[in-house]
Amino acid sequence: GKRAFIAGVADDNGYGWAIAKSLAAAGAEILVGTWVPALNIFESSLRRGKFDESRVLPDGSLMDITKVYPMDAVYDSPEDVPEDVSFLLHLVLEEGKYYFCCILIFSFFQVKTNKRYAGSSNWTVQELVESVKKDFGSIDILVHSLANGPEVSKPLLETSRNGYLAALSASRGSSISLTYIASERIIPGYGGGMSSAKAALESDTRVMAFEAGRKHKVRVNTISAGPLRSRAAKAIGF
Ligand code: ZID
Repeated sequence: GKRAFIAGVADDNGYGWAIAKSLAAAGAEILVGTWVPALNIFESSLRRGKFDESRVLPDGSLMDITKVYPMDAVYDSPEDVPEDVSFLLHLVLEEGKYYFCCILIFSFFQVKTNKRYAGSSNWTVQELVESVKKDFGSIDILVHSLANGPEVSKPLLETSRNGYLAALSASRGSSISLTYIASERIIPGYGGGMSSAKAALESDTRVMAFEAGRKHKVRVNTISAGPLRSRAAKAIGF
């Protein structure tokens, strides 16, 4: 059978979950990547059987998720995180020795107590790739079903640089991903740079299909999704 990694599953309402089910029904082994801040609640809900009803496959069996990996798609490697620490280092250089001790203690405290990320490790993209390689050797199918547009409800005209870059950083991808027609047509309400992120995703899909196709015989596609009332879509208010 094939082994599939689906990035962007944190509940049973989104495209990632539905795609995982279809692949499981077709006989694939399922691995998922879950955004670190959502990991605990997803894993405990899974354990407590909260998703059992929606795990039922057409043959009556339950979809089995072999492993849930914590991930954050906006960080490539540990050097990229956490940014507040490099900001604090900058303060050290600016303000001199006096603050050095306080800042060291403070930054240690802050990293240790960042509740959303504490308790998980190896969740940057590069580390995740290494973990999957170590656990399973290889995968056959990669699904990118994640997006994060913090300012999606704001028109592009009013979107901040940070909001725009955040949307682009988390919402591009490869292999099989999900896009939206707002990349080429004006859809009022799809703001915050998400229309730009989807245009970049479609362009990257074409280039990646050419490059990865020639180099590794990997097919790269994106599917323009219809409306689904997922957690992400609720933020848009469609
Ligand atoms: P979802 O909330 O189930 O999935 C998004 C996932 O991304 C969540 O699990 C998040 O935890 C995760 N995530 C966010 N940031 C990060 C990060 N930094 N690292 C790792 N994970 C992260 O929502 P979904 O199923 O709607 O989204 C899946 C994909 O489908 C996304 O690429 C969407 O942009 C795309 N999509 C969804 C819809 C829709 O209706 N749900 C549409 C088009 C594309 C759409 O908006 N008419 C009106 C609207 C639409 C289509 C037609």
